[in-house]
Amino acid sequence: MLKLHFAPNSRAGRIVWLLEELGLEYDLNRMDFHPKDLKSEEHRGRHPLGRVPVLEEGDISIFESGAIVEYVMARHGDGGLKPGVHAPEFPEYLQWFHYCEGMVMPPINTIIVQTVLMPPDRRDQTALEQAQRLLGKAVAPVETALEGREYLVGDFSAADIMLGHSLFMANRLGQVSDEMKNLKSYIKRVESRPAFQKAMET
Ligand SMILES: N[C@@H](CCC(=O)N[C@@H](CS)C(=O)NCC(=O)O)C(=O)O
Repeated sequence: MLKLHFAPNSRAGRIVWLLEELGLEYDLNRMDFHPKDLKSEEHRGRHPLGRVPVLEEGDISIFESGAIVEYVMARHGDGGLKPGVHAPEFPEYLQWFHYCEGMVMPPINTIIVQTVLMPPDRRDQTALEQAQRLLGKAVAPVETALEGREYLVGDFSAADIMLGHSLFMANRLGQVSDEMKNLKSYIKRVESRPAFQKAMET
């Protein structure tokens, strides 16, 4: 049985979303998004940095949301949520899948640190504004790519679970402007998926 170590309002939501899209059964260890749970000796035994998500299956334990998504699809996905390796969409699928953690999440991390996690007296306005500018630049090519498309590579895929989740976060942080009409309607489309809603309610 798959076991997901989870905390609300985190990247672990991507894995619930994926598991629900695939209709897989899983156990959930729902922790608080708080050092008492995430930095406990028990959880550091699963993730050296005390972060989520972590997925276990039998003797296997794996962290990094993108790696977990790929693992679940490869072992349990039955070829779904991903174009075949020789399909024309495959290279773009890989690109947007990895653009999430590579380009969009780094400025989001800084924005969260500088607006939520850091005590107010230690926040750095320059770092915050630089991250906001960087995030605006990082989402602009996605706005262009979504022109005339419902999802990133046409049909809904795991690239939407990765990048769609980070765009949802960017929007929630107020960093997707109303001029980005394709992104705004894409994020609404993502939010309307029952599996996404289930992940957000978990
Ligand atoms: N690149 C990692 C990032 C993992 C990560 O930073 N997770 C955050 C939640 S979104 C976390 O556990 N933060 C807790 C902390 O930093 O103490 C992934 O995609 O899994």
